[in-house]
Amino acid sequence: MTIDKKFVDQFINVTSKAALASSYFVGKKDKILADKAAVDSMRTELNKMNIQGKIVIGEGELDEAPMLYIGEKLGTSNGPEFDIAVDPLEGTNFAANNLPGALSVIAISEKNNLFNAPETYMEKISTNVLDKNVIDLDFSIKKNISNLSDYLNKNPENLTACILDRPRHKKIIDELKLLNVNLKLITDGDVAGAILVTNKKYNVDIFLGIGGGPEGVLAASALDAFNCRFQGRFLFSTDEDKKRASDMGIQDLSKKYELNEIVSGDSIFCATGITSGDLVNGIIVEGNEFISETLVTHKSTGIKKTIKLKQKI
Ligand code: VTB
Repeated sequence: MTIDKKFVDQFINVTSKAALASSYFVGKKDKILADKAAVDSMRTELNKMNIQGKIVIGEGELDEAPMLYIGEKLGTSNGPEFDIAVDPLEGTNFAANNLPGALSVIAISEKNNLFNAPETYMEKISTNVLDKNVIDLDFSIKKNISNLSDYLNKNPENLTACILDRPRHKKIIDELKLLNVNLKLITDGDVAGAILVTNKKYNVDIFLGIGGGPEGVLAASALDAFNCRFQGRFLFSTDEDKKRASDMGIQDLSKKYELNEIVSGDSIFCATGITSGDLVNGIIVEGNEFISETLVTHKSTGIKKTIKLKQKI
């Protein structure tokens, strides 16, 4: 079974509308309002679709989030059963402060094919190299870089690594500097960060480091369509995190997940720009019309492109 291509445009519409809704709050220094606008819009648009959707990654558990909570059923109930992962506003700081890179993101798979990721951190790696012997979360930074350098036939000083700029990454960053690898330090937004390995134009050879687990699943679905490598390992720090994970059915808490264990079968991924960033441009409002740019992938049809749309508001 595959996901009918007709849904591609419908999901582009969902993230475009959510991006527009959030765009009115760009630069207003209010992360919560910017997020809420995207959440409300995304939920309204998903509910109009002829699907039986279930949120597997959303705004949190039912007790924390009234909308787009994990387990929420969306759609008119007429149509195929989908797992849906959403990040209506990825990069709340970017939107609140009018900085580049705020996105509205969704990933869809057929039922039971998208990993139900807990709200914890995840150690991640992505590259454009599929060979599993080259890069691994368990290899040292030195080994990963030397393997990648050999494989791509590029000296480390011609390699670029993308990583969230956080104190927790000091050791990795120091090692990368010692190895003469160029750094692309991002202040937020590691869904986009992980996807930058998909195309030479972004000039990123490897993405690594610790970010949100849900963001890892979203990035993996796009990376799958681009035939890129992704590995992730959840990090559970508190007992509560560990209990929640085992309640969710995760037995081995230190398991390293390969991409196809996170997303399998057919999938659609859409990321629409709210503010302009590396991947896509942000929303432009012109009178009663708006222009949106969406990076869209559909695994089974091989669609992977940026769609620019001009629509009535
Ligand atoms: C991560 C990352 C996200 O927020 O969740 C980050 O995956 C929060 O990390 O892309 P810290 O706890 O270190 O601040 C984002 O950057 C944006 O939602």
